[in-house]
Amino acid sequence: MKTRAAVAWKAGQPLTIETVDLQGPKFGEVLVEIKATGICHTDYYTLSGADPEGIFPAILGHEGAGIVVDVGPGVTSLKKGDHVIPLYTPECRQCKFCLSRKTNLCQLIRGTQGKGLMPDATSRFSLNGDPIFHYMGTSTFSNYTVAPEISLAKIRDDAPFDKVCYIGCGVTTGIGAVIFTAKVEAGANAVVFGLGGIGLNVIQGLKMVGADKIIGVDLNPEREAMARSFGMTHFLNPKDIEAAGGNIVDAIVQLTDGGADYSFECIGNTKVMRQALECTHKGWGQSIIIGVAEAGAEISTRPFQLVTGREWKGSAFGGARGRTDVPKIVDWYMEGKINIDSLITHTMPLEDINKGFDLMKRGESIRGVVIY
Ligand code: NAD
Ligand code: AHE
Ligand code: ZN
Repeated sequence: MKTRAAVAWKAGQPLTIETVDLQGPKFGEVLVEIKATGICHTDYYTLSGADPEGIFPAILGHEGAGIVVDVGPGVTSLKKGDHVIPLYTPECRQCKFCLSRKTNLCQLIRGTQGKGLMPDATSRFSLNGDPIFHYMGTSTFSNYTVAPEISLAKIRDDAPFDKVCYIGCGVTTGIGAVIFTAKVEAGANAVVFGLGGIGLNVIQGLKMVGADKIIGVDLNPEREAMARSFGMTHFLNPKDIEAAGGNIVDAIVQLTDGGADYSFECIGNTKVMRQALECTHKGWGQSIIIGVAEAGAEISTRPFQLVTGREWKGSAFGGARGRTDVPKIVDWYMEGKINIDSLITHTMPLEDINKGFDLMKRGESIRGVVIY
């Protein structure tokens, strides 16, 4: 079939809207009509050329929601008409990683997914006979996409696609990092570095679990009002602190009587990652890295920081097991337990997707959502 899609031809170049060819689903695969997709900073990261796994030409996008149109042979858990959210972290429930119960990082198809291919090592997308690569197993910047069955979470039929698409990455990543990765307890003090599409969801998760001080850190003063409405109790702008001759780590240590119990880095900046570790409390502080840093970047700290009880952790997709946890998070939204609507600051047709990237780069949007 033919489908409209935004194609990334080259690193650093705007996407172009094309009518591309899409082959039907093969064994274990599903054809999905994408109804809406968010634009995440990670799409920009890959488009910028900083992602070592970035391959071109590709159809980016990993924060979508849609309807099953057709299923390939061997598919048993989904049928035509089911509403789904594509998962860049699949859940096969069979591999060593899934069976360990210690991680959400299913590895069954990670190799081919990272090469922009379906599990049989071929692409379903092409233009004029030349293949176009998939992205993160999802390629939601295409009106129709093919994804493996294990990369799709079935969700309830009454959930609005233009809102719950955000659960495909940002919402789950932020809330999940709090409840699944850090397992923050009520009364804890926490710091969130970066109050964008991910950080604001971390704040929302901290409020849900009953954290005490919820300190937000951002260079953009415009982020304060929204973060306060989601439960942030204190806002720190590193620029103001430095202008007054201070530093962000000391400011947090003072504010939290010795350091935060938990910190979350939601930017992808290795200098900030160090600050996020070092502002946590001696003996038990945990710092969770969520931000994705560019190829070749490394983190550093004095080992003494770890010797004295601080822990550095990472979190991908919030530690969520997609097929199990995503439908529950959709329920939370439908029951009014979490707020998604206020974070979707802009919507646009596919034709305007580059404007969505520009808004994000300029710090003007929290989430831009493309509605097909
Ligand atoms: P975003 O652009 O919406 O937000 C980033 C925020 O950080 C902005 O508010 C910006 O003003 C702020 N910021 C930038 N530099 C700063 C600094 N030095 N100090 C303080 N604040 C600073 O991005 P997003 O969509 O929220 O994504 C954040 C990061 O999380 C990205 O690196 C993205 O790739 C990553 N991410 C990771 C996962 C995961 O599973 N680990 C999932 C989604 C996104
Ligand atoms: N391709 C990058 C890795 C990027 C990365 O860390 N991705 C996160 C999700 S970001 C979503 O917005 C992730 O899930 N990582 C685990 C994994 O298996 O990719 C690189 O640096 O190579
Ligand atoms: Zn993302």
